[in-house]
Amino acid sequence: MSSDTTPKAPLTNAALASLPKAVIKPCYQRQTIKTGIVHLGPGAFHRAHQAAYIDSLLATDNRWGICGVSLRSASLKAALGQQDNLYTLAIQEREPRYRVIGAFSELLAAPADNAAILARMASPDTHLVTLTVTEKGYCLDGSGLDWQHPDIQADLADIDNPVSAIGFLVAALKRRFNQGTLGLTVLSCDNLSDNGHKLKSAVLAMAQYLDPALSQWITHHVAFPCCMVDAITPASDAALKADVAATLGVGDAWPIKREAFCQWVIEDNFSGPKPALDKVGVTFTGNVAPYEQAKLRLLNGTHSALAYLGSLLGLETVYDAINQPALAFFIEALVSEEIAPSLSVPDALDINAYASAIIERYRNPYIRHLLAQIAWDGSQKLPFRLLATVKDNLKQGRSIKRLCVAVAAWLHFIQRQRQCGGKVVDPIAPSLLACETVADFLALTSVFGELADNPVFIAELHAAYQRLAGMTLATAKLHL
Ligand code: CS2
Repeated sequence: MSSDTTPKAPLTNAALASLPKAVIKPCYQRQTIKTGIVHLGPGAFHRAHQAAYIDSLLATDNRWGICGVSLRSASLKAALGQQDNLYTLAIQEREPRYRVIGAFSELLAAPADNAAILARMASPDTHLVTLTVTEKGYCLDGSGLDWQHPDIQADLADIDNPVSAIGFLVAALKRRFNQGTLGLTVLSCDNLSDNGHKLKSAVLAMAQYLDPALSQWITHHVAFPCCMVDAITPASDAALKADVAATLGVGDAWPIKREAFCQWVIEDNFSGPKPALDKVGVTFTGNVAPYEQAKLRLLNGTHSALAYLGSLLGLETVYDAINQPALAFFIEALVSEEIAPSLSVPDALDINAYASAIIERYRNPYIRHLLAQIAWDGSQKLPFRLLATVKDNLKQGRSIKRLCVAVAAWLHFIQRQRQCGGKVVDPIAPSLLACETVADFLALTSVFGELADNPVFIAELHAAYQRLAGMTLATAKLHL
């Protein structure tokens, strides 16, 4: 890494020609790109994953430029605005690779750009709206749209000036309905099981409340495919910025990093033109559910388990955690004894190989993925990642012991944060921090639902909670 701190000229279209040869650059005329996709939530994951696939697609089809829409902050628009919306993707492996992504044809930010955002979403050239707004961005409660959510209430009162992602979709679809613009695909790219169906129900619920005719129209003209996304993408940091500046010789205000592995499986259910993403490594399939279930439970489930157990042990990264023999042993047993048996595996997927490959990805020494980042939003993540598996195992009479250890680690993590005045990043943080006992946690119905009444789960969770008390690195093997 360079110690040269001289400010560099920014990464721009004009600078592309003079970048080092090894840097991969857009191999298409950026000026000729049309905007065919609106993406809500252009955070690190989107920029490392979907935008990279689209960047490859643009080489042969210029209809699919992305209009990135930040719903909560104008900082991305400001940062990339200085650099023609270009940014660097650093692939962190033994031989790092650097790629400049040119897929953003436009960046907008709510609320200042609301009129332009809705116009873009309603444009006949826009065929695909995609989302990475995280679990909480869907404003769901256990049974569907959370009508009490302040953003949803604001949208119901004034849908033409929306706040939530669901509100933006309904407002844009209302315009398409009124102007007779047909065919749109709305693709959720977040780690929710059944993401397309959940998004569709939330959109239809709001539309139905506002105008049943709109909801009818959406049912017939808009597709909401499910999809599975996967690429480990740690948050950007100062070291990455310095590394990119030293390698490219230009300044990038917001580079992104990820591992080399990248996967996207999309349900083949589009309305209107469909980008030929299968030409650039995406899998289209009739049924995403088994892929999504395997990924959510095996990768995200073990990620969350490592995040809470590793944090309790004072570890910092996924790499540090998986290199502790006690944790590695625990994760392998969790996978083989309790998660893998719960999966309905697609024929094409060798589950043992898939699970081992995930653990190998955690062992990548070139990626610093902070456990604290994964620990965010546990109340939103655990129901999909661990508790759904608990429910299935209970139904089938399988063990839930290790799953309960992972859940109990979350409870200890919250309590430790409370005791040391640490931060809990979670939309229900105040309720979490108010919990003093396992029973208090179980009363959080948006997290535990009917599991709170299951005697086997209650007993196992209490036992796991007690077992984890006082665990240290030296004693971890005994506690786990
Ligand atoms: C992680 C995911 O932060 C988290 O909660 O589990 O972001 C994970 O890295 C991705 O889903 C991998 O595809």
